Amino acid sequence: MSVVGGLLGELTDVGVSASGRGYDRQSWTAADLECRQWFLQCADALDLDVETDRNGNLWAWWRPDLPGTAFVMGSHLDSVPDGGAYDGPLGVASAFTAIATLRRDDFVPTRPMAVVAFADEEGARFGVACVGSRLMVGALSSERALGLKDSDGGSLADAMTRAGQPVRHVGHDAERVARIGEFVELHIEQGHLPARDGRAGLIAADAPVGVGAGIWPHGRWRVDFPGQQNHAGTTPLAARRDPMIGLAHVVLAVRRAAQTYGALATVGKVRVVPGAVNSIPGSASLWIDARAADERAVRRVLADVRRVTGFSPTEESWTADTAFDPGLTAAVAAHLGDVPVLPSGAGHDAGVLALAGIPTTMLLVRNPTGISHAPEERADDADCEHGVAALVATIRARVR
Ligand code: HGY
Ligand code: MN
Ligand code: MN
Repeated sequence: MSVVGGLLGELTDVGVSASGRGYDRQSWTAADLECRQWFLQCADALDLDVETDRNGNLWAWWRPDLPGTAFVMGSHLDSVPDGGAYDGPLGVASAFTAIATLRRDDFVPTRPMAVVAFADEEGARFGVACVGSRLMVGALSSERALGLKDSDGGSLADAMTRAGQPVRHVGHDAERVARIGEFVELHIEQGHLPARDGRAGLIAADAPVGVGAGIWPHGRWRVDFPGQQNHAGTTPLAARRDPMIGLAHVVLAVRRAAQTYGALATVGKVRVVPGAVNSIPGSASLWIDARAADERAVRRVLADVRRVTGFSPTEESWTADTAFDPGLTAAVAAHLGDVPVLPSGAGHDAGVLALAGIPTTMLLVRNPTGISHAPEERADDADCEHGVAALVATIRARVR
């Protein structure tokens, strides 16, 4: 059963971004809600029991009545602004397609199975990554989550409420976590990081599918720059308090520190108020994303930025160095014929569940260019089919 031509293809026109080439499906926006509707339709077509949990995560259950803990698969549906078509939805569409394939072949599960779409994985709108899964495992307080604001000053609580998602019970869902026996997230490969055998990603390994070893430590920080708003054409340079000078200094310090410590650090989002070409800004803010194979390198980048610029970034999101369950990872790789096992520089809900002690691993589908978080993100249809086949093989080996 084709996943790209089938279920994933059904999202082709949902939430197309302003560029017309990518997708803008930020959490709890109309586009995200359309994707959530698609999830319900996929589940309905497979006669799965659907539920939305207290944190807005979507679940589609196959034989929830069976004894034992569940085999759970899935990913997320929200995107970054102008993101690609595969990051998130490929994992959800592949999970539904795997169930459809198993159903067609008269497979009978021996324990509960579920497809999950975690809410707000990208954190593109409210700033914190993996909100739905972090709330579920208790790694993010409901107070902090509900108070998160988007760039218009709207809160996550308002956005969820407006979307019809009650927020009064948002928070740790220990009972649900206890029901998860293992979680396998299928995801498009992002970048070409070296596999354990040193080959850089699935292209170098000449493999359509790999297994995730873990996730690099990474975090997000914010820096605010105060200024004095004034006229661009009438204020002498000496009389200015221009926040853009400090902002520019931090941007350059971030790149220099990343080079120094072999980290990946990015300033991808800035906010300048009022943002008029002929006004000296009254204030400005920037956000830093920093990652590395080693947490010390990440911490050194931030320490250098503080030392060199005198500005102190405020940490908004942190993901510790994450190793997926070694036994599950090795077993899945073995089921698939010893495919490459490789780390991920990208964060995932799988990382949140792994850090919460849930046996977790990932299936990564080859990305020819490695490009992601951009309209150019793509995976070959044949490789997506290999991904579904790998998920089916994993289920057959793990749920019998
Ligand atoms: O930012 C990340 O690494 C992921 O795509 N959320
Ligand atoms: Mn992403
Ligand atoms: Mn993702």
